[in-house]
Amino acid sequence: MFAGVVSASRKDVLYSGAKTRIFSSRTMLSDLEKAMLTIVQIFHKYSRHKCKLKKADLKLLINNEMSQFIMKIQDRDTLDMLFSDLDQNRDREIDFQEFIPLIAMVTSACNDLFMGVHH
Ligand SMILES: [Ca+2]
Repeated sequence: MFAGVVSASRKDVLYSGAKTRIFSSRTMLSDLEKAMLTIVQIFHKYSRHKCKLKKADLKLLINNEMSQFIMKIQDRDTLDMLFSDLDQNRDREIDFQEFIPLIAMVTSACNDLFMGVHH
């Protein structure tokens, strides 16, 4: 199951009962599963029904939900640069697949700090 997990279609990676578990029994989820679900929920809170973040949505999400880890976005240039970095298909919106590298990058930076403290 795990061989080729990176190239498998996203749906195939999930356990067959995952949908039920995600929506009905959050208390049974592990801390990591809760964290992953929280990422999905936060993305959808800011992208709303369109499931894609516009530039203003991305700024709000970062400034409201990540301000303890990364600097708040104050200026237009920083937002433009970050947005253009994430918007891989250049449709001027950030879908979930384009959003995840931001989470990965910040989480990876947290890991670097953690390693500095604990090793
Ligand atoms: Ca895009």
